[in-house]
Amino acid sequence: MDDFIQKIKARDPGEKEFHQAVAEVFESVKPVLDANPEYRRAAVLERIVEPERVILFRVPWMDDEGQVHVNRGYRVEMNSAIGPYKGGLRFHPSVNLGVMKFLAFEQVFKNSLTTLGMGGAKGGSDFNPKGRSDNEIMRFCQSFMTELFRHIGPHTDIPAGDIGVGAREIGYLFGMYKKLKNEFSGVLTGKSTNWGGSLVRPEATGYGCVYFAAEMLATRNEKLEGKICLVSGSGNVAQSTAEKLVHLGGKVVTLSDSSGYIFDEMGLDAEKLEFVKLVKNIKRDRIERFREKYPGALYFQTDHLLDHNPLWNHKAACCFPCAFENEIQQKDAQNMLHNGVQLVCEGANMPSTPEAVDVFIDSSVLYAPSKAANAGGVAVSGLEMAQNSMRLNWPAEEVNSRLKIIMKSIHQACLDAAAEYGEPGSYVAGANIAGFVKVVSAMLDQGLV
Ligand code: NDP
Ligand code: 2IT
Repeated sequence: MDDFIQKIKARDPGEKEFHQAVAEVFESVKPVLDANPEYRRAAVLERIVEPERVILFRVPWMDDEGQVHVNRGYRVEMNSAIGPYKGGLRFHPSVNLGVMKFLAFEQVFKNSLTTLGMGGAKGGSDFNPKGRSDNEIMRFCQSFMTELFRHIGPHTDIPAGDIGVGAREIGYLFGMYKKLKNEFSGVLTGKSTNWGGSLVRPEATGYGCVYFAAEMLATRNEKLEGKICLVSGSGNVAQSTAEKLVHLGGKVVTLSDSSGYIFDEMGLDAEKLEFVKLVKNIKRDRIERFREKYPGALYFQTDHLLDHNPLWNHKAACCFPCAFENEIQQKDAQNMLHNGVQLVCEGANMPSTPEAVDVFIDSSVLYAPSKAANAGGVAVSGLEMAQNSMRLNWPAEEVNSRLKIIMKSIHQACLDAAAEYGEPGSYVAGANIAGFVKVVSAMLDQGLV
């Protein structure tokens, strides 16, 4: 297995996030390969790390001053063994092929866990939306779609949002797709609810993450009620994670953005969260603004060069990283244990470094990796596709109760797979194995394609 990882590194040096994601999955699935020797003969590992297709394209656009800019657009269609390609689009300056491949790879196993039939993909651009006007965002999205449209479709590849892509961007992308194809179809998810979006899709990732956390705590006869919670991020996933935690009686004391974090000892409530939504979603401003309205809170600027983030060093029972990959370093994980943290549940994709994951695995902390814990978002995207196919919309209660059932079944699938392959209680092993087995058996059923 180590040789195999070395080969991947040598073949595509520089794709460090992709190597990290592959190493984590392959470490877990060793016992599956040992139990199924035919998998090696069929080269399933070699096949599963190679994207079925990578689309890379130029995205030219004009800013409000008439200046032309050129960004790079990506869609990595990783695996379609169990359904059409499905996964978000990320607009962030850090986007490159390695980041896209890591996210697409993770998406394959995550989507497999949802119980729905969706393959895995990811796309996006190194475009930085910060400080751009609505018109600039619209022109960028339109230019992006003038190439992407020929590769996607409601039965082929169904993108959605991710960092930097929310309801506004999905609207502009959909508008251009519809014009180019002369077709109103469920080609994107995360649409607004008055033209085909599912209720609860915007909240689904965060709500699902909290439902997963509640399931984990229940295995120890514990509840979220009364527990102090640290949440990072202040975007889509962080907001809905915090909201559901507050609903269930948790005390959320932190939120962050790429500049810094707030600490509110009194805990957030519905009114404070409404203010966060205003600052981040409408004004598109900094989380620092929180302190102007709530001077009792503290604000700390983030130093990205530190080997730890002080946000994770506050006393708490539960941690919900909901911002960015590798945001929890080894020292953060050690600080959490030192402070008596009981649970870490990942809303963001791969937010813990491998060294931090090792700290969690060697401890008694309940640790849920992102591909299980944040699968609620893409699961409700799958429910949006189902509703679009039927040309009807379910009420919020229906979607929410299906989301709960899905998160419960992912939790159970993780525990079952972990126990079956000799790692009882490991959500990391369980998520990787359960996700992997379903995809690989579908690949083998479909022959060498
Ligand atoms: P948003 O764009 O809505 O929010 C991203 C948040 O992360 C913002 O608060 C942003 O701050 C912060 N952030 C960005 N870069 C950094 C950084 N380098 N350090 C610290 N904070 C940072 O994105 P989402 O909430 O949708 O995504 C958050 C995470 O959840 C990502 O890992 C994403 O892949 C994952 N995810 C998203 C799903 C979805 O449905 N949207 C589904 C499953 C996972 P700022 O405002 O300063 O940029
Ligand atoms: O990482 C993710 O699961 C997402 N960004 C959501 C993908 C989707 O298709 O809803």
